[in-house]
Amino acid sequence: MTPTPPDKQQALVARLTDACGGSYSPETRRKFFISGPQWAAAYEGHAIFHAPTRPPIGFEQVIEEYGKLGIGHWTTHDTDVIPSEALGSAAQDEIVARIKKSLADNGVNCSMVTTETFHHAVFASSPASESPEIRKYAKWRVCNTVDIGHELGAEFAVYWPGSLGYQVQGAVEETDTLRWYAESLNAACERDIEVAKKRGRPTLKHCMEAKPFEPQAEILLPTSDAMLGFINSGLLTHPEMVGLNPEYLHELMWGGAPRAALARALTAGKLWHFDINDGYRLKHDVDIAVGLVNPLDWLNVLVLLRSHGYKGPFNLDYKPPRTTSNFGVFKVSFPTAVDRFITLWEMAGVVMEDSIIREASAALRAGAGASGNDPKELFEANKELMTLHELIGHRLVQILIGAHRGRTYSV
Ligand code: GLT
Ligand code: MN
Ligand code: MN
Repeated sequence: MTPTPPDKQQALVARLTDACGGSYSPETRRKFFISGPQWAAAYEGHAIFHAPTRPPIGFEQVIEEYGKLGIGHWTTHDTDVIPSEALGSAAQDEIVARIKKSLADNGVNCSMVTTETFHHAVFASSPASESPEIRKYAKWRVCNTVDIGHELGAEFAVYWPGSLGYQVQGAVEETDTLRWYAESLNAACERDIEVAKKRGRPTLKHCMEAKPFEPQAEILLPTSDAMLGFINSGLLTHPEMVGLNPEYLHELMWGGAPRAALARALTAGKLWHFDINDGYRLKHDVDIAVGLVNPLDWLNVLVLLRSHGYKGPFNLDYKPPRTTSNFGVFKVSFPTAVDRFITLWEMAGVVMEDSIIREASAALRAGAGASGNDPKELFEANKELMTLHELIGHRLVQILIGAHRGRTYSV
């Protein structure tokens, strides 16, 4: 192939993307409760060892592009859009008014707000620092986000506790830290009750998000399960207002099975919000777009969620790769992520209707009709039925790769 000069590269990317075909219309995409984070689209490709590869973009552009793509919901941290120094000031009101206009102009709604209590130096020792004035500031920040959320019409607030943990052992007293962290959630819930009442709106759903490491070596609430324990610990004044925002990759990072973590959240009635992405087990928070690493597992996750009536929010919390340009972020990265998600969602429907899987599952559940308490006899009675486990696995892969529709074999 001949070299492609810079002025021809976007056209090539666009032509090959369109040639992939099969993209859904913005109207179809809007039927799903899919949200696009401000921070995902505006991510410049930087990290500890990485310089940015993309220039900054603001909320006007992100919201406009989401609107065009059919991503109908937008999510943000307070400081993604409001500089720390401007929080709580008239400048905040002015920015929030501009956000409202952008959302209205592009037919996008703000579904979730979250407080950045991890990036700024003030949170080096977490929002539950020993220092009472830092904790007071953290409480003020989460309450301010509740105000912003109500003003923007959000339904959800998310909390990722960042540095709630330690690098150096013994410096942090875990029970105090957890109690102090609970105090900031309690402050947010109490503020929410007050503001919701004043505005005649429902209170927000406050959702905790766990990540097992990064930025700290030891994290006090490393998993969704730890957070379920925390919600029920007695430290929260309004546990009924607090649920979970599991992230697919964050469960893989500790070696867990995301589907099992989601099942535990569902059983507890706390699966309220879900950050969707992909990545590798026991590695960093690489935030790869949904379905690029573990499509079979994703198919199974969506079968679970569909069977339990969970319909979203699905928050696209991934990072377009450093190799993707700002043009590529909206031409390739977001539309392909959304469309893979919708395809997997549709495939989950196919799995649920598949006559082979249905019959096999029903047969497994009906058992062999044996009786008695002799384990050998019970095993013998069910032995041939249990082969269906592997057949179900095979059928799922067939559906994933389209082979269930039949294929031509060359020999
Ligand atoms: C941070 C984290 C994400 C969370 C964000 C919500 S912050 O980027 O890695 O997974 O969802 O605050
Ligand atoms: Mn996340
Ligand atoms: Mn992540």
